[in-house]
Amino acid sequence: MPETTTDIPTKINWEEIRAQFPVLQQEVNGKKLVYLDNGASSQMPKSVSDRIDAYHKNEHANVHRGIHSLSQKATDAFEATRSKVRDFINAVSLEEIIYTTGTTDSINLVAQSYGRKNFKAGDEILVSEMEHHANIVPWQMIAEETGAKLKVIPMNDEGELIMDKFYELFSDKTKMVAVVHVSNALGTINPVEEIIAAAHKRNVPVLIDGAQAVPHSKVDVQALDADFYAFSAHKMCGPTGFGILYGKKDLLNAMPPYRGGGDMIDKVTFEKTTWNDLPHKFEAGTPPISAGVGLGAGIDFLNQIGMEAIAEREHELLEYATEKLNQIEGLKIVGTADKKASVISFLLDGIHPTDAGTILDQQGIAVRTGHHCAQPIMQHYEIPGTLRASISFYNNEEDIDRLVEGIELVKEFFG
Ligand code: C6P
Repeated sequence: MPETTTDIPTKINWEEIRAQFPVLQQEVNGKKLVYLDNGASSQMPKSVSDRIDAYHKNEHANVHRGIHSLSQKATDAFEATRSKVRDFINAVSLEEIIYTTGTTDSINLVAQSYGRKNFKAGDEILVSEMEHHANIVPWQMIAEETGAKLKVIPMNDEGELIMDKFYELFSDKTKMVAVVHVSNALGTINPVEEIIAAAHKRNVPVLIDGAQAVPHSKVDVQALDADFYAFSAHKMCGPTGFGILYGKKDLLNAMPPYRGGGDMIDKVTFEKTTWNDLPHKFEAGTPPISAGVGLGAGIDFLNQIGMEAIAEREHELLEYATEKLNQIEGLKIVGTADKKASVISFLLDGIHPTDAGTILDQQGIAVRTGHHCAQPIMQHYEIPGTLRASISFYNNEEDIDRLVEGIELVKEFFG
């Protein structure tokens, strides 16, 4: 199997790291690209796209099926990622690492499998007001089917969960807590350790949506004691179409399969089918193999820099950007929690976010505009949406300065 090669020096030179992202070298609308939409999807370093390319050129076959050597090679490459993920999030065993197509798929798996088996009429599922739709709708769907109800932990205007309300909402009916680790629309880092500990005192399992946490900080599922933890490859320098559900082995073992088909079975007869062992019980059909291999290379890349260094650098850029944006007249940051990851949502006085985003795009500046798939957050602030700059470790101060200049131009444009 070809090794993943990256070129990261021992002492971190962030500009050299940035240079490893070919996509960032291009011009958009005649201007050097400033990519500040990392919350939607991060960019891919050359080592990751090279690894995916090498897989297609040298190792591709279906996995877990063939006796032939190429199939074994593909299986080895694909399964190597499982060990990397286990180590990356400090899970106990490979059986706890379920391959999915992303965070959304991971949460649907738990809602449909755990929820259908365990929820009944009158039961309650606690979610928060700052969830991404991926951590609301799957629970609503299973609630509708089983007669369970959603209860919502409110947030304050800074975008922080009101923990007193969280404790008040708990009752004997609470059967699941599902909370986002880092809000994609506000950047808030939630006190998930406290939430998990409180739920466990009441024997309630907790699912954490880690889509915006795993790419930006060291996540240790054992230290957190999370029961389920979901995240996506495409936000952590990997490809789209691949993700992870971490689950505690005992819980996963007790859950029925979510999808049926090849690979997830032990024995099939027309009378009865028995299931494969973990983790394959939850992985029906041919998976996105090259994407899985790509996630492995993404993890290698992140590990070579180090998650602590990444978190530190992104915090530095967040502080720089917050200070600069706060100096712009008529700009208001939405989401001012004490503990924040490198996401800045903001509004410009009298200018619709979509109009502002269009003018920024004309200057080669990519930000996201709208509700960021978190409509209840926008309902809280009674706004249609925001502009969102989501910063990664490969951004730099010059990107932030370009954003500031861009915003000044937007203001000029709209008078
Ligand atoms: N947020 C954003 O621009 P998928 O699409 O399954 O990879 O991830 C869904 C998801 C779940 N939870 C959180 C906190 C997320 O941020 C996302 C994806 C993107 O913010 C696209 S909407």
